[in-house]
This record gives sequence, C-alpha cells and structure tokens, in this order.
Amino acid sequence: MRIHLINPRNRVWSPNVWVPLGLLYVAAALEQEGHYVEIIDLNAERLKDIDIRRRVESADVVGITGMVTEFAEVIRLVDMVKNANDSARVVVGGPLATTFHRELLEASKADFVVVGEGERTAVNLISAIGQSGGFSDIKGIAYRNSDKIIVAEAMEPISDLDDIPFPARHLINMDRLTQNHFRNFGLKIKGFGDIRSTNLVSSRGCPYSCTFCFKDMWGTKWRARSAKNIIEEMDLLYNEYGINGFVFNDDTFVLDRRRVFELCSLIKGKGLDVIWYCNGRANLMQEDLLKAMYDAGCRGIAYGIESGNQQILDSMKKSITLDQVRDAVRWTKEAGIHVSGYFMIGMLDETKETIRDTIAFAKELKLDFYGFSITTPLLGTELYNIAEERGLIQRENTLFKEWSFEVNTNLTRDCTDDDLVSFKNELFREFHLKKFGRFYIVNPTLLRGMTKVLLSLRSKEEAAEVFRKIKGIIRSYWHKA
Ligand code: B12
Ligand code: SF4
Repeated sequence: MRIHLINPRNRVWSPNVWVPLGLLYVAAALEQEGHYVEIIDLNAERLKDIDIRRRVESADVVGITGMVTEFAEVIRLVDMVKNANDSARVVVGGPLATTFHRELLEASKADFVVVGEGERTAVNLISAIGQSGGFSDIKGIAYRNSDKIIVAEAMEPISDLDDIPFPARHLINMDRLTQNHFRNFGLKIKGFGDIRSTNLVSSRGCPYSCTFCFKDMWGTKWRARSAKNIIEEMDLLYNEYGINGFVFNDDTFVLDRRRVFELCSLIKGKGLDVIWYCNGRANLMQEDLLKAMYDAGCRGIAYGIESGNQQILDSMKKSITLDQVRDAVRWTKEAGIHVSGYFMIGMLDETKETIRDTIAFAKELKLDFYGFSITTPLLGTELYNIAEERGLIQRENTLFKEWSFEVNTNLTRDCTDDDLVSFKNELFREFHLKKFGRFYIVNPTLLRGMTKVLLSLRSKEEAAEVFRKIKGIIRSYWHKA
C-alpha cells in the first residue's frame, strides 16, 4: 500500500521546528510490514495547497496527525485530500483524534480515526483496508458504519517499547529539521553554541494525576525504553546525522533514577560529545542524580512548577511542595545545569492573591528561563470535567487555535479576563522582556527565523496569526494590571 502521512502546519509564527515523532513511529511500523510510506511535513516544507493535492494523488491511504489546536486545519486537510483523490482512505490519528474522535468523524469525510497509541493499530487497520474490509475486530479505531459512529475497544498498550522500531527519520529532510534548540531565547550558555539538536522520546505515560493534564493519550502506567535502547538511537543520530544535541520530550524522563544513571554512564562510556535537555520533576530530583546528569552532558532541565501557592498546587494534584521546588532548583543550578520553570496562572479557584504568590515565588527562584501560561481546561482532563460541572465552560473546544496566551475559560474566584491578561503581560515583561528584550531586537538568529516565517506565509489567515502574535508581544509592554 502507498501511505502518505501529513503533519499539519502549526504555530505559523514560530521559527522552531520539531521532528514529527508520532508520524515517524507509525511510518516505521508500516515500513516494517512492507508498505511504501511518504511524509508530508507541512511545518518543514510549508507547501501550498496545490502542492499538497499533487502529493496525495497517488496515495492509497492518507494519514493525518494533529493536536487539539489543529481541529479546523485537520478538517480542511481531510476535505482537500478527498477532493484530490477520492479513492484514498483518510485516517486521522494523534492527540486530536484521541480527544475528538466522534467530532472528527461527524465534521469531516475522514474514514477512520485512530485513538491512542498508533503503531499496532495503524498496521492492523492498513492491512484490513488492503483486504477491503473487516473492521469490526480492529481495536483502537473509530469509524462510520452507515449513519452510526462505531468506537472500537481500546488497543492494549505496547508492553515493551524496546520492541518498536526507531522513528523513520530517513523519510524526512533531517537537515531542515535540525536546529539549535538550546539557543532559543538567546540563552548564552557555555557549550550551547555550535549545536545541531533534535527531539526524541524515551518513555510514554505518567503515574501522576495533575488535573490539567491530558492523560487519555498515554495513560497512567509509565512505560520506558531501556537505557541501552536509548543510547542506540542517540548513537545513530550522532554518527549518521551529525546530531550533538538532544531534547528529551518525555513527560517524566527522571521517574526511574536507575535508568537515568545507567543512561548517563552509557553516554560517557560511548564517548558521545553531546549535550541534552529534559523535563525534571521537583519531587524526584536528588543532588547525586543531577551531578551524574551534568557529567553526561545534561545542560538544561525544565520544571513544571505551576504555582507559588501550596493550596493551589494541592488543588491541581501536582504532588510537589514549594520546598521541593526550592531544593530541586538550587541543586540543579549547583550542578551547573540551566533551569527553566513553567508556571500557570488562572487555575481553578485562583485569586489575585494566589497569583501574586506565584509571581513572588518565581522571583525568589531566580531561574534562567521562565514560561507562563493562562490556564486552559483541556477536554479529557479532570480540570475540564470540574469546570464543566460548575458551568464554567463557555466556548466551543474545537475552535481553539492557540492555548495559554489568552483567556479561554475564566476559572478564577476574583479575576476578570482582563486581569488575567494583565498578569500574563506583567509576567512577560518582568521575566522575559527585561532579560531577553535585546534578543527580540538585535538577534541574528531571531531575524533569520522571522524572515523564514514571513517568507513562508501561505495565506491572509496565516499572516493575521503572525501579526496577532507580534501585536501581543508589543502590547505586553504597555498593558498594566
Ligand atoms: C513536544 C510536544 C509539543 C511541541 C512539539 C510537538 C511535536 N510535533 O513534536 C510543541 C511545543 C510545538 C507543542 C505545542 C503544543 N502542545 Co504539545 N506536546 C508535546 C509532547 C510533550 C511530546 C510530543 C511527542 O513527541 N510525543 C511522542 C509521540 C510518539 O506521540 P504522538 O505524537 O502522540 O504519536 C503517537 C499517537 O498519537 C499516534 N499518532 C500520532 N499521529 C498519528 C497519525 C496517524 C495517521 C496514526 C494512525 C496515528 C498517529 O501514534 C503515535 C505513536 O504511538 C506531548 C506529550 C506527550 N508525551 O506526547 C505534548 C502534547 C501533545 N501537547 C499538548 C498540547 C496541549 C500542546 C499545546 C496546545 C500547548 C499550548 N499551550 O499551546 C501546543 C499546541 C501547538 C499548536 N498550535 O498546535 C497535549 C495535546 C493534548 C491534545 N488532546 O491534543 C499533549 C498530549 C500534552 C498533554 N499531556 O497535555 N507540543
Ligand atoms: S503534568 Fe506532567 S507530571 Fe503531571 S500528570 Fe501530566 S505528565 Fe504527569
């Protein structure tokens, strides 16, 4: 079968590029079964619609991935594919499909939706499509049967992640998708200069229960690749693609400290001259672990700190304390590792006072990089369910284009939408513009990136999205709380 997989274009204003790992894992599984697979990565290639149509004309099956923010774009792509090639079966997968499987089938001409983990389900589904039918036994899919939408039983998770082939990176132009992620926002850290970096994922799932987090994708059981399997992939990327920087996009990279220690000693043992970045978790960090990570090239750790108020942290079931955050940040800095912290404002039941606690805590921590978001309840999360019970959800979920920069649903006790935006702007000014302001004006990397973004705009809508983003940054200077 000829299978063409599409990664929709997202965040048109961002010069950052990420390898579409989900599609490449699915592609590798399909290639293993002898299928012909092509990747159409609209983030890297920025194709015009006419070229997309041409690229799907010869496909037997077209697969499309996406996140919740891409609902409208995925529907548009499904229709475009069907118009260009009405004999192709269209399958949508990824976090969007996992969240909105019914809505996608209702709103588009998609033939199938793959819910959850994709490798095995895609192989079974494509094989059934090739044999023209017999879909009722296939787990993990949703589809239309006459006027009814059938949602099959869930597919069991793959028990040993070492068994799945590495992402099919040979199908994409890795040069286009390799950049120095470490230089973002003008971070000038020794050793971050001459880096060609890429993203990878070493585990799936997370045992924690943060109420705002979408867990339907990977569930609560943590499944990890072995350290040996990860080093094999790093070695391949280092030797075949000249990659010397790695961004681990795992939700909980550090959950098993023995695995991290083993990976660190394998990196050193192999003599890989690399640096890497991962997500940490304040309650899981220890000084000896951080030292070993630094010795093996770890130069950045991101923490989801979320709030500076313990009651708010507890109410979101974050399972960390403010003191654990203080310790983790101090130890990480002492180990010589760059610390990023991500915060949320406008959580359920927040008040102006609790937001002020977050601002004060953020100041106290003196981080190297800060990220702030306005809380958005995501369909499929506990937070969304509580907000819905309380009658707080007002807007159509499928219309979300961009999260966390504006108020989608006000969950607070005493803040207006305008208050929240003002807080966000204040935080942006205080923690971002003051520190990185010059980066926005004179940085050649940014200028190059923005030129690339502007040259690649395909429509008035995309231009409007970039303009809205730039306007938002400029307004942040003046908009006071
Ligand atoms: C890295 C990352 C990003 C990166 C890059 C994304 C990328 N393409 O790599 C960036 C920074 C851009 C990003 C942005 C956002 N992200 Co994000 N991100 C992630 C993260 C941490 C890892 C993604 C990854 O590589 N996963 C590993 C691969 C293997 O998994 P996968 O892509 O899901 O693919 C598997 C299946 O989904 C399926 N599959 C996928 N596609 C297809 C297609 C077909 C045809 C088939 C059959 C199967 C299939 O098979 C794959 C293999 O099993 C995930 C969390 C996570 N652990 O997955 C969140 C996650 C995907 N992000 C999320 C969110 C909410 C966002 C934002 C909306 C956040 C925001 N505040 O703005 C934005 C949206 C941006 C936009 N405008 O569209 C949510 C998505 C929720 C949802 N229901 O859609 C997640 C799940 C985090 C969470 N737990 O809440 N993100
Ligand atoms: S926010 Fe992080 S720690 Fe919390 S449930 Fe989600 S992945 Fe796990």
